[in-house]
Amino acid sequence: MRKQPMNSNTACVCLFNVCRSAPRAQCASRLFLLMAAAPLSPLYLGLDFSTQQLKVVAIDGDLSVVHQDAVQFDSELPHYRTRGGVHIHADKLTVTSPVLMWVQALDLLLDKMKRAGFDFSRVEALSGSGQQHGGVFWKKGAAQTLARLDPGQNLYQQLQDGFSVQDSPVWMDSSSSQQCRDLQKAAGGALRLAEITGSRAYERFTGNQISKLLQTRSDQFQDTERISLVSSFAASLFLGGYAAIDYSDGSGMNLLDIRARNWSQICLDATAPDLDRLLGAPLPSTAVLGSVSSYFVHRFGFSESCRVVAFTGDNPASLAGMRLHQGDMAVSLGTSDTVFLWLQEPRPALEGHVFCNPVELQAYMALLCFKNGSLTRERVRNQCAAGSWEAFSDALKETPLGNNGNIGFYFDTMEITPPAVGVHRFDSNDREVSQWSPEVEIRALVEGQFLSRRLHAERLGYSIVPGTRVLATGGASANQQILQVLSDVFNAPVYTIDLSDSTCLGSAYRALHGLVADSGVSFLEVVKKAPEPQLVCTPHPTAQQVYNQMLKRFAQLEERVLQRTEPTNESRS
Ligand code: ADP
Ligand code: XUL
Repeated sequence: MRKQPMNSNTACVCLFNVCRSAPRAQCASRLFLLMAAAPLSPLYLGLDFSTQQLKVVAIDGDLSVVHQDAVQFDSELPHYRTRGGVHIHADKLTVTSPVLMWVQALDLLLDKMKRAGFDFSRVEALSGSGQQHGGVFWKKGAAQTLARLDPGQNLYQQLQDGFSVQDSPVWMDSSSSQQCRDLQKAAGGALRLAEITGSRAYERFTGNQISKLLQTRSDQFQDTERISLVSSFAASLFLGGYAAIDYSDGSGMNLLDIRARNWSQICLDATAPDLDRLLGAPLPSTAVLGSVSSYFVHRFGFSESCRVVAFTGDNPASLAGMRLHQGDMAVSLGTSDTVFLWLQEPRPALEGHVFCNPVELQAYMALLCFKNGSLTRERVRNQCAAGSWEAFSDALKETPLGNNGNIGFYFDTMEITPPAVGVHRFDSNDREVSQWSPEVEIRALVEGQFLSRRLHAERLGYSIVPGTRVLATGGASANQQILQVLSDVFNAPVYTIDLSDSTCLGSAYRALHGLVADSGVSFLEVVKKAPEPQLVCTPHPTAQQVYNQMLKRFAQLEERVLQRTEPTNESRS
C-alpha cells in the first residue's frame, strides 16, 4: 500500500481493530496503519479503442468501478466524417479509420476526465485494448516525437506528421484476398498456416494488410519506421515510445507462431522484407512495458510510477473481463453470436481463430464468429411465433430434445463459420425437406445453432469435461428456454453474466494483474472479488446421449450443405 502523509482527510485504521473509536493520540497499540481515505486509494485504468468509440473504466483495488467515460467517434469528432467509426471505400472492400481520430479521441477523453475531477495521480497502472487486426504505420522520425512530447500541447497537434499511412486498415477490411492466397501458398496451404499462426489467411489480419501496402503503396511502406496494432499504438502513446505487440493480439496477424510465441520466419518472409525490425519483438500480454511518459505526468498529473501494462485485442480483453476459467466457454448471443474458449492445447482449424491466452502464458483462447445469430432467431420468431419471444419459448418447451431427428441449418446471410448460405432442413433419415411445423422449425433453428457452436468449438480442441461451465451473455441470454437448449446441447451448466463493458473492465483487471504477474500470482486470484456468474440451467439427464449422436449426423449434413455453397472471396483453399 502507498504511504500517504497524514492530513485532515486521512483516516487511521488499526490493524487489530481495537482502537476504532479512540482518538489517534490515545491509540494504545500504536500499530495503526495510515490509510488514505477512499479518494486516495490506488486506481487501475482500462481503456478500449474500439471501432466506434474510445472508452475508459477506472476500478479500485476492490474491483469496484469508480469512473467511466467515452468518446464517440462519429458524433464527437464529426470532422473525420466516419460512420460507425470507419470509412468504407468505393470498392466496398477497403475499410479504414483515420489514425489521427484515435489520437484526438484520447486527447478528448483525458480532457473530459480532467474536467470531471478525475484524480490521475491515483492511477497505479493502466492497460487497454484495441479492435483487433487494425494496423498503425508510424512515419520515420515518429519515435523522437513520441519521446519529446510537450505537455503544453495536445497529442493531436504534435503527432500530425507522425504516420506514414493516415487511414489505418481495420478489421472490417476485406481487400487483401490476393495477399491471403500468396501467404497460404508460401506457408504450404491454409491448414499449415493455421497450424503456425492459429488461423488460415484472413483479409483483415494485419500481415496481409502490410503485404498489400508494400505492393500497392510502396512509398508509404518505405516511409514507415514501425508498425503497431491498434492496441500497441495506444500503449505507445502512453509510454512515449514504441510499445511491444503482445502475444494475444499478435496472434491476429497471420504472422506470429502461436506455439513458439515469436514471429514466424516463413510468414515474415512471405509478407515484407525486414519485417521483424518494423514490428519489434512481441511480449507476453501481462508484461509491464514501463511507466507513463513525463507528458502525462505534467499535463494530467499522473504519478511518475504509473505502470503501463501491455495492451491487447478487444476479444482477449473481453475474455479477461468475463474471467473465463480453464475449460470454460463463453457464448455471446448478440446481433451475431461469438464463442470464446479457454484452451490448454490448441488445434487450429480452417474455421475460427486460436490466439495466445491474454491472462495465462501457457494457455490459448479460441474465437469463433457466427453471423447468423439473433437476427435469424428474430426472423424465425416473426414467421413461426407471431413475433413473440414467449411463444418462441413455449415451442422450445413443447418439443422433445433432439427434435425427433430433424436437423436444420439457417444461414440467412453468408455465414462465417462455416462459409455457407441458405436454409437447409433434413428429416431423421437425412432426406431434405422443404418445411416443418412452426414448433419443429423453432427447435431446429436453436438446436442447429448450438450444435454448430459445439462442432466448431470441438474442432479447435475444446472438449466438455466435468466442471465445464458455459457462460452466456448478450441479448438472447435473457431467454431461459434458449439457454436450456444451450445447456442440453453442450451437456454443461449454463451461467449468465451481466457485462456491458467486458473489454474495458478486462483491461482494468489486466492492469492490476500486470503488477503482480511476475511474482506468479494468477489472474483469477487477482479478480476473485468480482461478482460471480449466476447458474440458470443444468442439462437434462438424457441430453448427453441425444446430442452426442446428433452431433455426428450434424457434421455430415454440414458437409453436404457446404458442398452446395459457392466459395467466398475469403480464401478457404
Ligand atoms: P449487440 O450484439 O448489438 O450488442 P445485444 O447483445 O444487445 O446486441 O443483443 C440484441 C439481440 O438480443 C436482439 O437482436 C434480440 O434478438 C435478442 N433478444 C433480446 N431479448 C430476447 C429474448 N427474450 N429472447 C431471445 N432473444 C432476445
Ligand atoms: C475479431 C474481429 C473483431 C474485432 C473488432 O477477429 O475481427 O471482433 O476485434 O471487435
